[in-house]
Amino acid sequence: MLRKFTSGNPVPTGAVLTSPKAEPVEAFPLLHGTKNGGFYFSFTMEPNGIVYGLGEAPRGINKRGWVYESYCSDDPFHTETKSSLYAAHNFIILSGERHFGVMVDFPARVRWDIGYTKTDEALITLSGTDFDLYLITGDSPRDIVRQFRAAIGKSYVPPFWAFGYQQSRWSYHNSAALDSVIEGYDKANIPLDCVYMDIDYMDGYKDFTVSETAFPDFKSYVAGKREQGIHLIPIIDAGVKKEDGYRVYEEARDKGYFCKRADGSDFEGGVWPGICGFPDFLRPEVREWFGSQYRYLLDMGIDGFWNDMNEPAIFYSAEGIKQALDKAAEARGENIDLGKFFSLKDTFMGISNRQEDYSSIYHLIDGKPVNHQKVHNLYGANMTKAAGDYFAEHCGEGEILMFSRASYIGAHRTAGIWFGDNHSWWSHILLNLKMLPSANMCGFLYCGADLGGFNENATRDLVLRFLALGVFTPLMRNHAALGTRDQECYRFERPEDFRDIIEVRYRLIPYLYKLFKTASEENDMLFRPLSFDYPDDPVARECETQLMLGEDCMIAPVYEQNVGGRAVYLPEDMRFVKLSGSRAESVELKKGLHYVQIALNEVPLFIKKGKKIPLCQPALRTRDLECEKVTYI
Ligand code: MIG
Repeated sequence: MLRKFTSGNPVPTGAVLTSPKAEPVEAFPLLHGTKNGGFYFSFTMEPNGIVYGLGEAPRGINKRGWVYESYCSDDPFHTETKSSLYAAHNFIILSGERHFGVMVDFPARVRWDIGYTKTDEALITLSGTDFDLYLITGDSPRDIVRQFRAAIGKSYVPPFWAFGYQQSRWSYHNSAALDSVIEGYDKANIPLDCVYMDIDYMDGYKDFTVSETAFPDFKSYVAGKREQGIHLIPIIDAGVKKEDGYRVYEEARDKGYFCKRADGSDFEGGVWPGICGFPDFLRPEVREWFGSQYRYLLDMGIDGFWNDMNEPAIFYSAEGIKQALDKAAEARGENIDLGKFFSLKDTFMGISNRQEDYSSIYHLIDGKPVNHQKVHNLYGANMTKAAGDYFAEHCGEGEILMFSRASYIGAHRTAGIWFGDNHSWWSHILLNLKMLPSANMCGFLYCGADLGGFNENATRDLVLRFLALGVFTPLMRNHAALGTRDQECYRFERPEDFRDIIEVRYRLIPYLYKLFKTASEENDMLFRPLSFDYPDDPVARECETQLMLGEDCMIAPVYEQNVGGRAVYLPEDMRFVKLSGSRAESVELKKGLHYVQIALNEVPLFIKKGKKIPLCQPALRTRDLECEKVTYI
């Protein structure tokens, strides 16, 4: 059962589509109250109770024992001590003797103290009093997820080819660089469907432009790639470069479409292009206008995009720089003691994504100025909605690949997400795994992390192990940051090992695609924690390194270096299948704990006893897959 409770005058977020008539917040059954201009509610967690949810967030599948914050943040260090990442997915489930889910539909900052201050208490604090709360009760966490997902609407389904393998890097600067990546893959016979265009394809980092020097005849270039079966996926950034003569900027400025300062002037912040205006995506007319800008690239033959920097990320503002410089000027000639030194240092370090900048931004909602902090978590979601709504109206269903960095629940209907700037760290394989079921709970089915890791240098074995998890994630994209070691598969020794892994993905695509569609249609999850399926099994309940996939499978990737396998817990009798290229070896294992050997070119998969799954023949492109011709393993 789903109940809705309203307090004050909530900003419409578009997250929930169907709900019963709202009750006053006083009727909300959990302990609650107001404090310091905000609202809080709390509940006691039984010793064995698990708290799931929060989508894209740091730490475990079980969120107990930490404090999280919903505040979309551009933070490229996903360490376990962080509280926020790029998204705000305000949905949790408590599962113990009783089960209930709570969605906090409130787009400003929310703090989730889940047993951090008091081990057995969850205390959720909203930084305001205008919000909707949804309370969902059900027989099991999965039942609660289904009810919640029914209320928030069907998940986005990308084009079929978006299940192919994708290669990205910041940046393949021009057509020659992109060609050499495609050639590298083709020569090594490694399947590939998409290649990414990061910010350098643009003319001066200006959205909806393509550099003429890098791509002299972009339209025919795109067409040529499409003939080869390759999709090019350009990035779109939230900030629009301030430049006279740049049509997109001038249009937005003249129509008054940028976010404002308190005095009504356009807010300006520095990102890649230098000083930018930030379209006020919260306004329907601005979304319509911004969405229509994608036309320029659609007309070039482009059919996929990734929206970046939409938390929004702000590297600097004139105000922030002035504040720091003033402080430095004041300090000149002074005897700088420790306190002054750190204060100076912090001021400079704090120029990017500075709270005062966010606080100085205003949106127009129903014609009235609203401070950005009140709606911060809706910005990226609405950038993506702008694009998604445009595609829904002007392109065929499921024709356009679209995913975003920042998101709020609701954005799952028009796009996928990627998990942002992770690291080439072994621990990030597990972080990737743990976010999958959490994101699924919140409606985000098409998602994935930067395989191989974005920041820092990757090693061959890390990329292979990362990919072996990525074989199962709907978005299977290898991406790396500027200045890091090349991590395209064909660059490493024995590229055939990489082929073995990626071929497994292509062999599984008919199956994975079907699972995906079913999950979307039935408001279900693609990945589930083991505890969802085996709530009475104490080992399964605590498992943080394996996931259920669909009804019949379990995945358990290797996530450490220099090991030839891993310990795996089987909650029931299963077949352990090692997939590698066209090989498949399978052995029956009993319920319980096992150590299984897994070579670097093998993908481990566990299939329930008596179940079989289809495999097709691999192909270099998804378009060449013969999905009907399958064998069962
Ligand atoms: O400040 O466009 O998360 O995937 O490669 C970095 C450059 C901006 C952040 C994205 C990343 C992308 C990078 N972008």
